[in-house]
Amino acid sequence: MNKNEIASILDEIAVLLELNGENFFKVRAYQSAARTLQTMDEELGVVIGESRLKQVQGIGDALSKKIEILYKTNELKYYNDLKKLVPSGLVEMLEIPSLGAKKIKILHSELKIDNIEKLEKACRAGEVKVLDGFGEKTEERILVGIKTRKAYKKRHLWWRANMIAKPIIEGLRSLKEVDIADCAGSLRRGMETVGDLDFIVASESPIPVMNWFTSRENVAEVTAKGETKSSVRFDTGLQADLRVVPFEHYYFTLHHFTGSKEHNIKMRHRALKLGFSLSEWGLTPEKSITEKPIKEIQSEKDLFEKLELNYIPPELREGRDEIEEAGKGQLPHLIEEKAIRGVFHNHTTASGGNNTLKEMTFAAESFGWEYFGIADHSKASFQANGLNEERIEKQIIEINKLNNSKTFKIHIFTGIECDILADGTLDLAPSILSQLDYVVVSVHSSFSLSEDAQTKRIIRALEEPNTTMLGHLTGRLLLRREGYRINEHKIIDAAIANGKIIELNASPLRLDMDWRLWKHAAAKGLLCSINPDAHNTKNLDYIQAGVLTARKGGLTEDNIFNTRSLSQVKSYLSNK
Ligand code: DGT
Ligand code: CA
Ligand code: CA
Ligand code: ZN
Repeated sequence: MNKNEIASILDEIAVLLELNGENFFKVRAYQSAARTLQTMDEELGVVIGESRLKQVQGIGDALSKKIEILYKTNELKYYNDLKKLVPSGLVEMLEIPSLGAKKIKILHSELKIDNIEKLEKACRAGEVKVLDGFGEKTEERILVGIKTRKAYKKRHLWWRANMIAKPIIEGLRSLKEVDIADCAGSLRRGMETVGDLDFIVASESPIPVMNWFTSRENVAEVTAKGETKSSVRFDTGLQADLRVVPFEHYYFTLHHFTGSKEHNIKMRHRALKLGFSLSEWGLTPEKSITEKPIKEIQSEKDLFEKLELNYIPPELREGRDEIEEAGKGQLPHLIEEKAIRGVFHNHTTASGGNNTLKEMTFAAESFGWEYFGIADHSKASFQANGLNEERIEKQIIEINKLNNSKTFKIHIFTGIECDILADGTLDLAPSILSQLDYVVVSVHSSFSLSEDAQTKRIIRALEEPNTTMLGHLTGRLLLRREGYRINEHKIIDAAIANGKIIELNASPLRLDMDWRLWKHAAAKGLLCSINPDAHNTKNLDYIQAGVLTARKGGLTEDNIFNTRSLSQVKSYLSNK
């Protein structure tokens, strides 16, 4: 790490210390060390090399050690531990201009506010202005700050963006002026996060369509309004463009704004090679002026056909190798949600979930699945009240009873999400794991191991005979937390070599393992399980995001474990 990077970590430590109620002098020591680093003329490496860092004015013994560690290893246990200690919502509150650590601490201790949502509620209820040192003006400024922050928050989870987009598409389609409407852009391509929404409409009378769009209840601001394009910002900060075009342009425009940019560039090249110019308006012959432009097409499929390509589903349009494959008729036949016959990795009230085993199973049955796997946490995940041996045995008995009594039509599999301990051994002994139908192994601790150690740790867990599949490969939380450092390729190879499955965790916050890795991994023989990681009955819907991400990864039904029938799964699990 260089001087500035280290300085910004020291500043962050100061903030965390302050939020954690540490004394003023300690906080200031970190701040002044950060300033010293930033203004230091000498090379940090030289100063460290000559062991002179602790002599620098403003950097003492303890701090110089921490700086050296950061310089050499790029990480610091003290910092990582501190981050875990302070609720992330408090740190997020610092992004509101009128709030510093001191005020946030008061809000936390007086009103138990630990995230921005609670803060907004408290301000609206007038609970903040009465606190010492706050007042009416401050409360107002906080509310404005929250609003602006929402507006400029850059990206949004696909799931949330889709929740906003869906009723708009339906609404647009129901307008009598609208011939046809869809959402384009990254949402349609099924990207894990979305920058903004792009709606495309075919209509001969754009004005009422624009009026409808800009007057939705959740529109916070109309940033542009015209006959061909309008833009709005919703109250969550998500922005959206709506483009209205005549029908003859519609599929060209839809294709163009679906993108991606890389896909579009390659498509334009292909068009040129075939003697056409492709744009958002249509396809025009390049050479002969006597030929009429091709305008009227009835679908995107027609557009691809004009370029001698098979239809490319939006999820694949990333400019990777989809155009070459479509030209050779070699596109994969992507998995569809109806091919899913059950799910593994679901939690119950036994370990941090909100619904009981029976409630979860009842909900799973309504999906029409043949089987349903329960995988509560294991004992090392004590924050989640993970199961010990005794509770696992009880749960097995409970599930066997439900299966035997045919309380449900769906078959319940007994599983566990077993913690991978820091050394790569499993949290539970083989004697108990072998009593379960399957075992998901996951990392929930020691996130800051080196890439090499973390990789070895996970591979060791994959080599355990009782392991069935690996949960959330990187542990990333989209837009919130980077994953732990690992060598994905080595882990994929180890999973294949040991005959283990890797899950595609379908939680919209995870979508882990990343779609970019699947195609190659599956070609090498990796089997995928799409797992909702449901903590309540509603979360089972996440299977939709999981299937979309699997499609984006180019996966087919054959690549997915949970498209297999109950009897196939039973025999797979009993042969392991
Ligand atoms: P986002 O909104 O950041 O999640 O990503 P997109 O893909 O939705 O990007 P956006 O909204 O900027 O534009 C939508 C599509 O429009 C994009 O995927 C491809 C097309 N497009 C936008 N700008 C360009 C460009 O400069 N060149 C080309 N070829 N296509 C573009
Ligand atoms: Ca977009
Ligand atoms: Ca856009
Ligand atoms: Zn987990």
